[in-house]
Parts: sequence; structure tokens; C-alpha cells
Amino acid sequence: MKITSAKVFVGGPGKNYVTLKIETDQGIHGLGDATINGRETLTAAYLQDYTVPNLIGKDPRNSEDIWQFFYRGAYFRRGPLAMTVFAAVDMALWDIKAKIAGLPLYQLFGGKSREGALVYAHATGSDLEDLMDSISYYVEQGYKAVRVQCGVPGMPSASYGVSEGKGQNRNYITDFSGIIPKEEIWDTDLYMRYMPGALAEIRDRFGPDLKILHDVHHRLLPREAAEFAKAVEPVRLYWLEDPTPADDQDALRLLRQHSTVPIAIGEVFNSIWDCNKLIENELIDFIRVAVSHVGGITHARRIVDLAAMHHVRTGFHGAPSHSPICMAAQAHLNVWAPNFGIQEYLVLGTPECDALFPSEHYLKDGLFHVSDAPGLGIDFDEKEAARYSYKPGSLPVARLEDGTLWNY
Ligand code: CS2
Ligand code: MG
Repeated sequence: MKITSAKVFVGGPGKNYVTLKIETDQGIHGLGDATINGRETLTAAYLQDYTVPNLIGKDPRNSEDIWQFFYRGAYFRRGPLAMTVFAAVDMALWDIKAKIAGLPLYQLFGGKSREGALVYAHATGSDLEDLMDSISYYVEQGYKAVRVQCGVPGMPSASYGVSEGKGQNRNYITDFSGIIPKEEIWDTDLYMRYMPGALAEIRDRFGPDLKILHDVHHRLLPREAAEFAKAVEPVRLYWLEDPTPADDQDALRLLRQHSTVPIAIGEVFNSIWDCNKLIENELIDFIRVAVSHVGGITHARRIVDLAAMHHVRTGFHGAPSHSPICMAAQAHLNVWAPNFGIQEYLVLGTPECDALFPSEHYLKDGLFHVSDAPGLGIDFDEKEAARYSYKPGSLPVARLEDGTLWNY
């Protein structure tokens, strides 16, 4: 069996999905997601200029050797762009492998450990009352877990994850007015003084059963993160996400020594070497990598297995910038992984999106159910894809009030 062609598409309904379609001489094709928010043309070029010519003629069944060829063969290892590109290739090869077997992908990992995988939605409000409305909306829809973000009174501009105005939005923070980022002002002290009380009010309003998650989005220093984690302990959060940027893995010790709040980290990591110390030293409770940014299923499984040895559960990243192909790959891992925790899920199913990526995967009562179709169980309609093209966009950047650049 040989790979005969590999095509790259950029675009989607309100998104810049980067989609890889690998075709074979047996008529079977595989799909991968190489979307990286704000840098989509670069993964597309990496695929087109280097990766695709190196795929032609290879046996797609040798996914491990192909992964090693790209990872070790690149000489300059790792990095988000390269690992996103390798992830797309790897997803497509697992898709092909499972289609050859005539099985849904999860069967190749060891079958189902659960019927549906718990997901969480994003509730957001410009103030606490708006946020309460947004949480109620998701609770009424049957969600059992909700991430909560709201504006902080007095904060010079929006805090992370807060939508402009009222109502539900998908928290797609990319600004499509161009590639020059918007700048926001962040004030750690205001946040630290306000947010623990706001989270406590949410717990009081919604009772003990709702799983409440909160994302600090890398804004605190390790000592501040420890203080914040201690302050929110009575809320019994399901997790506190990205309290620090965690580039310094050892720094998380301080937080751990001071608090038992469950910690989730990893959405910006692209390799096991970004999180091996966090996992082995049991400094986190959930690992947040995305299959599409961490070298695909082959490498993600190594992280999941390492995590399982250390009581760390999965909580894969599922922001709006991940295409339904990445979400499908994660859904197969989620129903299998013995140490599955939760999946971030932001309702991808608009009619336009469903037409571009037809599938039978579905959400019911806050659980994601995976299709039994062979492979990833998702397709890609090239005619639909022709309607879309790349739209320049950017994520914001954050500064402190004195102008110092901060972590977004
Ligand atoms: C976020 C992301 O989903 C999350 O938890 O932190 O939305 C993040 O801001 C984006 O993925 C950036 O592309
Ligand atoms: Mg996050």
C-alpha cells in the first residue's frame, strides 16, 4: 500500500481550519487537522513544502516509522508548528489504519472504557450576573460541567475568556480584523481580590453537583497562583486551569505545597518533554494537551500512558480553533483512555461546519458519543471546502497598566 497524494486545505466557516487529506493507491483516504490558531498559513506551508513530498510513496500503515522520520529527521526538534504538522499526518495515518481494519479507531487502542465522554462548555459574562445566566443556559442544556469566566469590576479591559455583551458565544477570541493583535490591559491584584468571591457565589447558586472549572490563562506568578488556589479551595472546583504559564515545571511545587485544588495544565505544550516533570512529580491533576498540537495520536498516547502511572487524568484542549477532525481523534481517545477526565467541547455543529465535516458523532446530556464508522468517523467535503479561504486573524496580547507585556 502506498500514499499517492496529500492535499492541504485552509479555511472553514468563520475559521481557518488547516485540513490534510492523505490518499492511497487502495482508494482509502485519511484526514488530519493542522490548525494552529493565528499561524495557520505556516503549518499549511510546512505541510506543502516539506511534508507532502516526503509522504508520497510511503506505506501509510507504518505510522510509527513515519512519525519517527518526521520527528527525528527534522533535526531541529519539537516546536508548535512542526508538532502540529506531524499531528495532522499521524491522525490521517491512524484514520487509514482503522479504515483498513474496518473498525472505529477506539477499537485499535483497546475498545471502550465508557459509553460517552464527559464534556464541559464555556460560560461567560461581562459581569457576574451575565455569567450566572450563561451557566444556567448550559445547565438547562444538560451539561454537567461548565467553565466559568467573567469580567472583573475595574479591570481596564476584558479579562480572559469574557465575551463582549450578553448571550452565548463560542468564546472564539481570534480577531479577524487583521494580523496585528488587539492589546488588553491586565491587573493581577484586581483579579485576585474579586474572583474567589465570584466563584463562591456561583457555587452557592448552582449547588454542590455542578462541575465548575476556571481558567486563569497563564496570568499569575507561582506565588500568586498558590495564594489564589488556597483562596478558591472552599469552592471545590473541578479544576483550576493554567494558573501559571508552567514553562518552569518545577515552580508548580510551590502551588502544590499550599493547596489541594485540582490543577489542569498543558494546552500550549507540544511534547512529552514539556510536561514529563509535571506528571512524574504529580504536580498536576489533568493534562490538557491537544492531539493536534502534540504530534498526533502516536505521541499523545505516550503522554496519556505516562499520566496514567501518576494519577493524572486527561482533559484535552478543545478550543474553537480545533477542527472537528482533531475533536474526533480526541473523542476516540476519550472513550478508551482508562485515565480519561473530561473533554473541552465548544459546540462545533453549525450547519456549515457539519456540511464540511460530515460525521455521526453526537453530544447528549453533557456526554460526547463517538460514531462506530470505521476510522476517525469523520469526512471532509472538498466541494464545500472550495467555498472558504484563509482570513487573516490574531489572538490578543496582554499588557500590565504600565505597558509591560504580559502572558495572554
Ligand atoms: C483556552 C483557549 O480553551 C481554552 O482553555 O485557553 O481558548 C485558548 O485561549 C485558545 O486556544 C488560543 O488559541
Ligand atoms: Mg485554557
